[in-house]
Order: sequence, then C-alpha cells, then structure tokens
Amino acid sequence: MTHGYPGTFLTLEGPEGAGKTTQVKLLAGKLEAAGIPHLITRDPGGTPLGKQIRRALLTPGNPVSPMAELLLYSADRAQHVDELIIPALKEGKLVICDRYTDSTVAYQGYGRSLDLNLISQLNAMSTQGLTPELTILFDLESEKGLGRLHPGGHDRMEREAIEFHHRVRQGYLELVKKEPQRWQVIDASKALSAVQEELKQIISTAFSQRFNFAAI
Ligand code: Z5A
Repeated sequence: MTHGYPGTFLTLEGPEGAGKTTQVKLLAGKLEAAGIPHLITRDPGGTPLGKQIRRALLTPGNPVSPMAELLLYSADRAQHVDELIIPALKEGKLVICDRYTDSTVAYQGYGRSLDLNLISQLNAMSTQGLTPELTILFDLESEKGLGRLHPGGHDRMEREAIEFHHRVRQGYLELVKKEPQRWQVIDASKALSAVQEELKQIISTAFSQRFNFAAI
C-alpha cells in the first residue's frame, strides 16, 4: 500500500478513445453485483466544483493558456482528492479513477512541453501526496483512438494537432518505463470483451487479498 488508508486506489490512463470510460462502466456493474465497496470517479469533473472546471477546460473556443490549463487540472484534482477520493479510501473502498496525475504529466508535460519538475510538485501538492497503488494504461495509437471519436473531436483537447496526441502517447510510454512496478499495460486495440477480460484479470490478481473478486 502506498498510502495510509484502508482502501485501495487504482487509476486508469490512456490517450483519447482508448476505451477507459466504456470499460469502467462495464466493470462497475460487476463490482456492484459482487458487493465490492467501490467508488468510480474521474478527473476532471468528479465533484460539483470539478464539473465547472471541466466545462471551462474542455469547451471548444475557450482560450486557455498552457499554464492556466495546468493550474485548472490541478485545482480540479485538489478538490477531488479532498472531497471524494480520500473519504472513500478512509471507508475502505476500491477507488477507481478515470485519469489522475499521470494525465497531467502526459498532456501538460509531454503534450504542452511544460516543465516536468513543476508538474511533479503541483501533482504532489494537489493530491496531498496520494499516489495510486496500480495504474493501468490503455495503450492505443493516437490515430486509432481519435478515429473512434466524433469526427474532428468534440472537445478542446481532442481538437489538438495529431503531433500533440503523439507526444501524449509517447509520454505515457516513458512513464511506464520509469516506474514499471506501478503500471500494467493493456493493448486497447483489442475487442471490447478481450479488454474487459484483461482488466478484470489485472485487478483481481493485484487485489485478491483485499476483495473477493470470485464473482466478477
Ligand atoms: N486531461 C489533461 O489534459 N490533463 C489532466 O490532468 C487530465 C485530463 C486529468 C478529459 O476529457 C480531457 O482532459 C482528456 C485529457 C485531458 N483529453 N481529451 N480529449 P474526457 O474525460 O472527456 O476524455 P477521455 O478520458 O480521454 O475520454 P475519451 O476520449 O472518451 O476516451 P475513453 O474514455 O478512453 O474512451 P471511451 O469513451 O470509452 O471510448 C471511445 C469510443 O470508442 C466509444 O465510441 C466506444 O464505444 C469506442 N470503443 C471503446 N473501446 C473500444 C474497443 N475496444 N474497440 C472499438 N471501439 C471501442
């Protein structure tokens, strides 16, 4: 355990269209049916304040400077960790967060070329030092992921140039190399059912001593 709470903290990462949201929705039903206490949430937008920040960040045509973008994602996370994530971990839940600090490193660090040390400091401040025990990367070529979305992308980030999305994917792969013990990588180009099976396998293997995954 990397934090002092009784719960378990798992994060999901990946480029656009990798299928995190779809997979986590499928998993939620199974966790519910198996009676595993859990919280499924997302960055940005997990709290009422976060929903307002999310709108400001993702509305197309809203000018947002790279530094303002970094600070807004960090502000969203500070509220999210304090209001939802830590309380759920204190209650012993399995917390699954769709995107977390690694998104900031990949998008604002590698994508926007902001200083990685500054991002690391902001990530530590905004999370009260809370790091995930396991992070799953849904890895997918940028072109494939964007191709699964609405043509041209529907939000401000999705509309970035393809080079930006390539840097983001590269950023994720670098993160995996730097800290391989925290990451598991799923090939997100596989069929939905195969990805779901792999996700279940990874989670049940990692956390079988804390929750009963036999029924999922
Ligand atoms: N961002 C940031 O810059 N910095 C930060 O610190 C944080 C985030 C936290 C959040 O928007 C944006 O903010 C995001 C990163 C940035 N950038 N963008 N764009 P979001 O929450 O709306 O975006 P997202 O998390 O990337 O969601 P997404 O783009 O929709 O991707 P996804 O959740 O991984 O995919 P999905 O919605 O589950 O699936 C997309 C489509 O693919 C859908 O039609 C599915 O039916 C289809 N799909 C899914 N899996 C498959 C498979 N296996 N085969 C075929 N088709 C599939």
